[in-house]
Amino acid sequence: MSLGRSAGKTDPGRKRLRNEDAYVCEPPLFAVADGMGGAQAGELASGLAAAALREARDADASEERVVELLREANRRVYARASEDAAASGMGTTVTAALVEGDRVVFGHVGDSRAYLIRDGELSQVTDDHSLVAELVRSGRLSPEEAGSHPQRSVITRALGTDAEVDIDTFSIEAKPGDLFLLCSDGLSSMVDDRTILELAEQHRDDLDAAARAMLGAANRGGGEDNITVVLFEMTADGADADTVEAAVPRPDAAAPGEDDEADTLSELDKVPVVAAPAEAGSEAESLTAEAEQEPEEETAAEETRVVEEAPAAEEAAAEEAPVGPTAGFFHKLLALLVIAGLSALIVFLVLWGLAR
Ligand SMILES: [Mn+2]
Repeated sequence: MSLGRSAGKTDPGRKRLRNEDAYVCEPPLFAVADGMGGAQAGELASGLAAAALREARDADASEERVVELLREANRRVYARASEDAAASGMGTTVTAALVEGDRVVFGHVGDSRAYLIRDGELSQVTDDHSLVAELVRSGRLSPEEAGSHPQRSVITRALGTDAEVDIDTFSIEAKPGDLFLLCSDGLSSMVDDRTILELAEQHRDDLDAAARAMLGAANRGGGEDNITVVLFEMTADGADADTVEAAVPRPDAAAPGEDDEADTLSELDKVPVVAAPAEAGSEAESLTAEAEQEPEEETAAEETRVVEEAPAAEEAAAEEAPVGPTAGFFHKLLALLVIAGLSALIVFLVLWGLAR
């Protein structure tokens, strides 16, 4: 058995002005990185991590080697973040796969995902290092609640935010016909598993088309985040392999993402990339904020940030505790006291008038 065809694509989505995702599609190495940080630091972090991985793609596929690769990427992002004030605190997710023979070795940090599509079924093979995933794992949140949780972008582990990083690593024994998908949360938070599977099967003979269809579906679902998809298949020996790779220009380059969407989106889908100002919505505001180079003003809930793993769950639980009712109670009490005071004054004045 050997590595068959592969394809990689990225798109800024409909709401973000920049694309902070990066990917590697250089067989036998594949990776997706979703950066975070103010100004252009998110792009820098994911770009540095992807570059570090690319340099070492002739590596042998062992879990130790993949951990070493990710540690080296971590060192580079962290070093840059430490020496450059504008990049301080930046970080990135990384989900990487290295193939050798019929072994696929994974290294993973953050909430990007790897899926395996085998025998008509899709299964997520990575655990999300995110706040909501931890709450789901500990039974404090249902998977349904997690999908719409306001803090679903909060990740508990990232590459580059600390000198050391805790990396998940594991291997999968591949079978002919296996299709692997690496993606950023811009796909998994916009498109459900069933649809991802349908698109993969519908375009099984053309991975480039499958990747394009997935970007299209994420954009139709709202395109709230940058979307990145990398696909690779395992084939019986003797099948031909070719790589289709298309880097969509970053949004500051000409015609962002147009060619990618043109043939997957219908007329109905041609919603403007920059939405009209929404009433209560903050996406439009966040776009303005980004345009003014003040990314810290972007909606906190939507922007990916990283928190410490253990206190994170406590923090979320604390933030869920209602604070509103207490404040409301004091307002009502104050109003009652004022009314009581005025009533007493009126009674007193009436009695005083009668007494005269
Ligand atoms: Mn993302």
